[in-house]
Amino acid sequence: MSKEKERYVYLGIGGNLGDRVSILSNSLTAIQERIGTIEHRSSLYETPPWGYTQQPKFLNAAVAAKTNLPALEILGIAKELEQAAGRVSDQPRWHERPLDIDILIVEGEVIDSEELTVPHIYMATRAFVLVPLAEIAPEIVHQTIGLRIETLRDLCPPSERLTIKRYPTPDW
Ligand code: A4P
Ligand code: MG
Repeated sequence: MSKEKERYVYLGIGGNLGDRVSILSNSLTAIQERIGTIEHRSSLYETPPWGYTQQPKFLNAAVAAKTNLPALEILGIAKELEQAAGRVSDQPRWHERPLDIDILIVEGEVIDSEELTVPHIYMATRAFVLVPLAEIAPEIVHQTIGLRIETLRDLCPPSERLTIKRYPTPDW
């Protein structure tokens, strides 16, 4: 297995099918085992579906893991974990799924290839990504836009930001 220097990868996790809390909480164990040490994790948030709106509400969170895996390997593992959680791979884009893992930011890397775009192509305009990510990493800078995560969050329309609700649960 190839290795990179150890650095932070910021992942967005979410899901809107099945037992959302335990699926997300199990994904943390798998991320820790397969990708790297989770050093920060946000609260859980309940969020209205973005993109395709005729589907149940999501739970979303953000995590920061220390890893020396190349970004493409992280993507491969993320897809395996999504499938293991029961995600059907031929679902249309933006539809419901038990687990979605997106690579939001990789410290020190900008990637624009067919399989992978990092920073994640839609993250800068999605309140369901920015609110949890700003909780754990407000000061990191989006490498291609050049603004901090907390600034991007504050630029989201309040009408959207206010739909992102903390979801308190003892199991998280
Ligand atoms: N891909 C490219 N860059 C990345 C990256 N940075 N991270 C490619 C992850 N994947 C990346 O993704 C499609 C392809 O994008 C992957 O094969 C990978 O090579 P997918 O996960 O298979 O399909 P998808 O998730 O349906 O499409 P997409 O465009 O990734 O959708 P998103 O952005 O993941 O959106 N609403 C709420 N409230 N909360 C959510 O979490 N999630 C989605 C899915 C829609 N609406 C949502 C939420
Ligand atoms: Mg995705």
